[in-house]
Amino acid sequence: METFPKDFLWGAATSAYQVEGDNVGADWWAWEKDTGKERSGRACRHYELYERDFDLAQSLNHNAHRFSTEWSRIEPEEGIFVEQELKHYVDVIRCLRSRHIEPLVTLHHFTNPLWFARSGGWLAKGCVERFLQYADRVVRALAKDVRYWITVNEPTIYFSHSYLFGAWPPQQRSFLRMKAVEQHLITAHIQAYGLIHKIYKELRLPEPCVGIAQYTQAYIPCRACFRDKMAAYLRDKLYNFGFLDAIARHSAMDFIGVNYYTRQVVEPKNWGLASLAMDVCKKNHRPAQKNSLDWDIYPEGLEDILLRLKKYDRPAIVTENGICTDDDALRWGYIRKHLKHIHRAMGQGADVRGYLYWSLLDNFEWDKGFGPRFGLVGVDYNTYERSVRDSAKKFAQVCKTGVLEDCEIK
Ligand code: IFM
Repeated sequence: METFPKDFLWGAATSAYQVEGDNVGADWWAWEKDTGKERSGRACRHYELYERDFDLAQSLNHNAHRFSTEWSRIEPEEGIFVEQELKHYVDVIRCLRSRHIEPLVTLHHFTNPLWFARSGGWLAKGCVERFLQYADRVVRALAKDVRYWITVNEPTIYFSHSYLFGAWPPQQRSFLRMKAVEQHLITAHIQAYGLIHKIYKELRLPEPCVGIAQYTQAYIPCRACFRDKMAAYLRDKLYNFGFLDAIARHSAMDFIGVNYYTRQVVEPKNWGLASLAMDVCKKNHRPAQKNSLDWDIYPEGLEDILLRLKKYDRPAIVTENGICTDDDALRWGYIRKHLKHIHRAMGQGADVRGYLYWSLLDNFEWDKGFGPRFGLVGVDYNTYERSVRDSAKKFAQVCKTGVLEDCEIK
């Protein structure tokens, strides 16, 4: 049996574009239309139904909830801010607070306003200033009721998928461009960090906690040869720790948001940069249970990551961890195994303050559409009815008691 601290944050996460619906001013909206991909459409209609969704979160004993504000709603044209949209997020936060749920607010979760993308997006001169103007408005509007801010969600996923792999808008494939975007996001985070602290001082509010949500993975060399080990080492440095190292050098993080899902079995075909950075073993040499997108389930990797984050001397919050599956028993197994490993890491000195499952609801999984089911709560996309899964009820017990009953992890 594992017991977690009394003030541990327990809950789930979402992002605006994936659940709200009708985010017509976002670059993703235009991209879905242009590419003929599955459309996000009304998504989960969470923009309208958030009160009912938060009733569910409350009934599941969540005391924390992570969500993002949608930049394209708040600033649909450069410099034009829509008060009504800011008010919407004020209401969302009030709704959470009235249910005793701590909000964690993300400012950038993959989507950009179309005008921003058209002006060159995160490659353009002036992109950081544009982001800061938006951040300034949002933070001033919401500060009173928010303690936790995440400036950017998974910067490494964003810049690699959008600028290196060519999988997401604007579908570029250039190492140099990717590095330029990375640099802009680092600067955007560092400056937003300073800005948020400055606003809280001006408004005489207690110090906020500002961080990023970092995508992390276990990189396992497939064979014991030098090339596989070298590639795994490089990926770990580049994808897991590069961004964090850069912002830590500027002391620009009060906590580390950790998003963790899976491992990658690393097997480069040759010494080329692309191969070292991307090739994985497809032969299933190291069998593992899988989610419905075929990602390996590897909970021990989270323990290892949390222990290695100790070097930053900052508390960590697991800001995402979850599984897409149609097998809800597998979901519960996934959650409890990861919780067990988090607890183990804490026993070895990792300062972990919370666990937010991805996601509260089934939602729009980007270029994979609505197929993958990550939710604690299922969504019927015809009727928008919600159905609470058994795994959600089991997780609710842990959220209530802070105790994980005995569980075998091997
Ligand atoms: O759905 C995404 C989320 O937007 C960011 N982190 C990973 C999740 C699952 O792929």
